[in-house]
Amino acid sequence: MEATQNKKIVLSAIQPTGTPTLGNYLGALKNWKTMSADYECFYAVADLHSITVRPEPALLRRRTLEMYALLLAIGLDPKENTVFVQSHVPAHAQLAWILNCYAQFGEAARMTQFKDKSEKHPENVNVGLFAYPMLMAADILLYQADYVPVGHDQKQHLEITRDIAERFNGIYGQTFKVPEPFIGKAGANIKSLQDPTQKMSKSDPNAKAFISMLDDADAIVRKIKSAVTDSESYVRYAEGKDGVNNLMGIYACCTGRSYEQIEQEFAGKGYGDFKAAVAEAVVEELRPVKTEFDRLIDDKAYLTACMQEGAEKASYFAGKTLRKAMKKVGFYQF
Ligand code: ATP
Ligand code: LTN
Repeated sequence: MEATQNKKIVLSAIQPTGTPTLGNYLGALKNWKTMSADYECFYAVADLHSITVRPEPALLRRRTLEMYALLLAIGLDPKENTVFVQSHVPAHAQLAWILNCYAQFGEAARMTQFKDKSEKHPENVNVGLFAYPMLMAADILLYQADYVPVGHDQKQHLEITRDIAERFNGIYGQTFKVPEPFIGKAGANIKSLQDPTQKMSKSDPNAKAFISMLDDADAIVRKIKSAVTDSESYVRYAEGKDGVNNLMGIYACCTGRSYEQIEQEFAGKGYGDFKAAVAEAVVEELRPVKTEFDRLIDDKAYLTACMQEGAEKASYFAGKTLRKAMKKVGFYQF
């Protein structure tokens, strides 16, 4: 298990808060797979983060296993990449505590995700929700990550991570690599099918608003057919056409075509034809993932073995950075 043959390092994570959506897939997970060919990758199921909403324990356990299986189902090879569950590597919680002491109350209070979530759930504005970005910073900094593939909504958390890393390095000398976000252009911000001014979110109470990565073909076709568009009825990318722009973004991600090519392809055709083509492209994109997921989820012994191996590999790398940070801070060492 020696270091990284000069490959750049990538880390990302996803919370086990439900079946990921097409937004999660096109915005984040698809890039995880693409990057796995060229980088040394660490990918985590962020179960520590997900308890800020206090999920039912049995449900959290099941979703953690499902999310892990899904990561393998998108084609991540657990031998080539380090795929692990965050709570299996105690260094994350340990470094998060240290980083809490190098982040200011004011900067954490400015995080839009914190403000949005506390507004939506005023009955449970817990300290974990507030400290969430410092745990995320720990995830990233422990692995000395160069790049962090995420959707647009996580950009601010990457900025605070960079600020904390620079501050710590400034006080104690070079300790953490300062990471860059990797936000793929198309797909970075997939919108709700029912309200295309909002992001597509797996916790949306309206199931028609999102496509889950494990939806079957019928459900996908139905949801795209009922997606909100506009009264103009021709396919072009323009301001004020949020619904069509969103479908074009989805189609572009699934087929690799540019917006101009898509406009040409549907010149003279209506939204009916366009939606049918988008639905077919999404079905084809997700089909192999679903097939592989269905196979893997029944093989618990294999998944557990992969998790154990992932936790060991991750602990090895994370431990090195944690020890370095602890030493710099002045914790007594034997
Ligand atoms: P929730 O709906 O529970 O708030 P979420 O769907 O935003 O969660 P996360 O686990 O927070 O899911 O995000 C996982 C990854 O998916 C992150 O990198 C995030 O940036 C990305 N992502 C989430 N939603 C979208 C979206 N609509 N478009 C593109 N990327 C997204
Ligand atoms: N906060 C992220 C999930 C997440 C993450 C990370 C992403 C937790 N730790 C580290 C990138 C790097 C989210 O909610 N999307």
